[in-house]
Amino acid sequence: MSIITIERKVLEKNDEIAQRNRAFFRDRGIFVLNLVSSPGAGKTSILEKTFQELRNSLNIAVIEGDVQTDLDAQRVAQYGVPVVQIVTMGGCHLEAKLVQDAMESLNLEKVDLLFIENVGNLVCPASYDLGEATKVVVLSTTEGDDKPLKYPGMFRNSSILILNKTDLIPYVNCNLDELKRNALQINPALRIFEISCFTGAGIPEWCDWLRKKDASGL
Ligand SMILES: Nc1nc2c(ncn2[C@@H]2O[C@H](COP(=O)(O)OP(=O)(O)OP(=O)(O)O)[C@@H](O)[C@H]2O)c(=O)[nH]1
Ligand SMILES: [Mg+2]
Repeated sequence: MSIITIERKVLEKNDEIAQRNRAFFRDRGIFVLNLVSSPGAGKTSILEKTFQELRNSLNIAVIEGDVQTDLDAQRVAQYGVPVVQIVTMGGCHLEAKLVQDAMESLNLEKVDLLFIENVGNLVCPASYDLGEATKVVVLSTTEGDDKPLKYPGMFRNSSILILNKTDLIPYVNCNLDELKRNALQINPALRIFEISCFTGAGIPEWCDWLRKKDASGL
C-alpha cells in the first residue's frame, strides 16, 4: 500500500536527521531531553522549577514546540534561559528537521542541558526521534491512572516518567500505586519521579538526577 510506504519513508528520513542531531549533541557534550505529555500535564511548569534549581550550576537551553503561539517560550525567557519557539501551525508533533533548524538559532556552544518541549500530545510524538538522549513522559494525576495502558507507545519509548500534580491526589480519582503499576507493566525499566510543581515536592530529586547526567547517556 502506497500510504504505508510513504509513512515509512517519512519516518526513515526523520530517523536519519535525528541521528545527525544526536551525533552533533554527543560531540559537544550536550545532554538532551525530549519532554512529552498530553496538553497541560505540566511540561513548562517542570522547566520553570528546574531553572530555579539549576540555572546557576548548569547552562540550559530550550527548544519549545507548540501548535500555535510563543507563550511557552515567553515563560522560559523570563528566567534568562535561551529559547527558540517552533510553531508547527497545526502539526501534532515535532520532527528532527524542525529541531535541526531550531538549533541554528540557538548558541549551543556552552550548553550542558537542552530541553525540547514537544507539542502536547500523548500519541504522535512517541514515533518521532529528534536526536534526544531520551524522552521524558510527563503524566499528571488529573489524567487518571489508566493512561499508560491506553497510550502505551509513549511509555514504551521513554525511559523517564514524571508523575506531576501529586498535590491534587486528595481531590482526584487517581490511584498512584495503580498508575505506577500500569506504567511499569508497559515499560519495566521506567525511572519514575513523583513531583508537584505547585508545592515543589520531588523537584530536588529530579534536579539531582539531572546534575549527575551528561551527554554520555542515562
Ligand atoms: N495543582 C497543580 N497545578 C499544576 C502543577 N503543574 C502544573 N500545573 C498547572 O497546570 C497547568 C498546565 O501547566 P503547563 O506547565 O502549562 O503544562 P504544559 O504541559 O506545558 O502544557 P502544554 O505546553 O500546553 O502542553 C497550569 O495552569 C499550571 O499552573 C502541579 O504540580 N500542581
Ligand atoms: Mg508547555
